[in-house]
Amino acid sequence: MSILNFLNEVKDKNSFSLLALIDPDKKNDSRLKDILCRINSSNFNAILVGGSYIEDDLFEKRIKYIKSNTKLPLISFPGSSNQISHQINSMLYLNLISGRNPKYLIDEQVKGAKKINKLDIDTIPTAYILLDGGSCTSVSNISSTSPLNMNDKENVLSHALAGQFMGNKLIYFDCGSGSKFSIKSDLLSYISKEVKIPIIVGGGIKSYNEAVKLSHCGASCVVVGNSLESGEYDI
Ligand code: 1GP
Repeated sequence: MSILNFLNEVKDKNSFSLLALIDPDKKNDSRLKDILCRINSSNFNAILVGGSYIEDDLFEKRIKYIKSNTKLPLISFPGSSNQISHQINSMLYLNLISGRNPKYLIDEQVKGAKKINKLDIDTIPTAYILLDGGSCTSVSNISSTSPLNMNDKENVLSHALAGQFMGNKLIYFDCGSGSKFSIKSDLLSYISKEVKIPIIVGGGIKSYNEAVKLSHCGASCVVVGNSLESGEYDI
C-alpha cells in the first residue's frame, strides 16, 4: 500500500494521523533510544525522518538504528537531496513554495531525481509552506527564505491553492522545528475549507490535545518533533 493510502486509511479510522519527526542528526545520538521509546509507547502512526542539516555522515547508520527499533512505517522528510536513503521507500517530495529560492523549488529535486528513480521510492508531491511561528527557525535560515505571516490569510490561501493546482497531493504547513507558536486554528479552519487536498501541520506542537484541536480545524496529519526530543510532549 502506498504511504498516502496508509495515511488516508488512518485518517478515516482515527480522524487524523499523528506523525513523530526524528532528526537523524548527531545532536540526537544520546537520546535516540529514549525518543524511540516515547514514540513506540504512544499513539503515533508513522515516523518522519529528516532535518534541515546533518552535521556528519552517519545519517544511514541512524536510520538503520531507527528502523530496527520500531514497527512504525518510516517516511523520509528530506532537508536536501543528500537525505535520500535506500532504507526508506516513502518520501515527502517537498517543494518549498512559500519561498522563492530556486534551490528548494527545483535544484534539489533535480539533484535527487535519478536516485529516487533507481531506488523506486514512493514519492508524495508535497507543497511545503513555512509560516511565521514567532521564532527564527533553522529551515528558514538554511533555505534563505522567509516564512509567511499567519495574519495574512489571503496570501497563505493563495500559496496553498497554488500548491494544489500544481498537482501536489499534500500541503504541509510548517512553523519550523521548535517554533514558539503552532499554526493558528482560525487560519487552518479558513484554509481547510478552501483546499481539497489533505493538510499536514507541524512546528511547535507540544501535546496530543493540541494535535486533536488542529485536526478539528482541518489537519489530516499532525507532526511532533522537538517536544518529543526534549521529553516535553504531553501524551
Ligand atoms: C518541523 O514540523 C516539524 O519541520 C516539527 O516541528 O519539531 O517543533 O515539533 P517541531
